[in-house]
Order: sequence, then C-alpha cells, then structure tokens
Amino acid sequence: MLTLAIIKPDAVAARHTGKIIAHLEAEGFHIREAQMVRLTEDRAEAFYEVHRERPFFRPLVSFMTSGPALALVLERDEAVGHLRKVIGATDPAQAEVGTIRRLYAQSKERNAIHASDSPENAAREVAFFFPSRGKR
Ligand code: FUP
Repeated sequence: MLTLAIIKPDAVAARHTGKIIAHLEAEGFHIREAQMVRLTEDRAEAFYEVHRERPFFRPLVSFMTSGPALALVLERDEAVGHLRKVIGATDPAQAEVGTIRRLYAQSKERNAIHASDSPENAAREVAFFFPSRGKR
C-alpha cells in the first residue's frame, strides 16, 4: 500500500530531512518517489481545499509556500495507518514521545511533516504530486 508524506518547509529549513527519512526507513517504509517541491499559492490551496473555511487556512497556505518541501511516496503494509502513528498528533505537544512531530515539529502550525489520513486521500495526494502514478 502507498501513502504520501511531505517533509514541510520548517523541517527542510532546519535540515531535519535526512533524519526524518532515516526514521521512515527504520519504520519499514520504502521510498518509491521523492521530489523537492516549492508549492505555489494555488497548489497549496488546492492541496488543503478541505480546510478552506478553517481559520488556520491562510496561515497554513502561507507556511506551506514559504520554502521548499519534500514530497514522498512511501510503501509499506498498512502504510496509511502506520505513517499516521509514526508522525504523531498534529500538535507536537500532544504527540507521543518518539514520534516525528514530537522530535522535530516546532508547533501545531509548523509541524514538520504531512501524512495522508485515509486510503482515499492517499490516492488523491499521491496523484497530486506524482500524476504519472495515476489515481489508483
Ligand atoms: P494533520 O492531518 O495531523 O496534518 O492535521 P489536519 O488535517 O487537522 O490539519 C492540517 C494542517 O493544518 C496541520 F498539519 C497544520 C494545520 N493546522 C493548523 O495550523 N492549526 C490547527 O489548529 C489545525 C491544523
């Protein structure tokens, strides 16, 4: 099963990319695609469309367009659920010890990594960054 991760601009800027990739590989994920991306405002808005009406939408788009990020397609059994466990809660203060967000995130807004939250969203998000892989 595939899922999508994004190492976000805060973690790339802090040079945590290598440690986060090592953490993902140690958790059994295979990296199937990887691309440094600089999201435009339109692309970031489209990616987070589901959050458009939330108060944090504009700051989220601003943060996600603030610098380069690394889009990854990861493969493992139970990839979606396992990656969610490995990244931890949205707010690093709530995330379990040893999770990527607890280790590397600065705040709920600048939280180091994105992971698809359902198999349906994983298919959409993989196709969003890597259209040649198709939607399924
Ligand atoms: P998650 O799936 O854990 O990334 O969390 P959500 O889908 O709820 O939120 C997506 C992103 O919006 C988060 F990664 C960071 C941002 N966000 C905020 O900035 N403030 C909030 O209160 C909630 C989310």
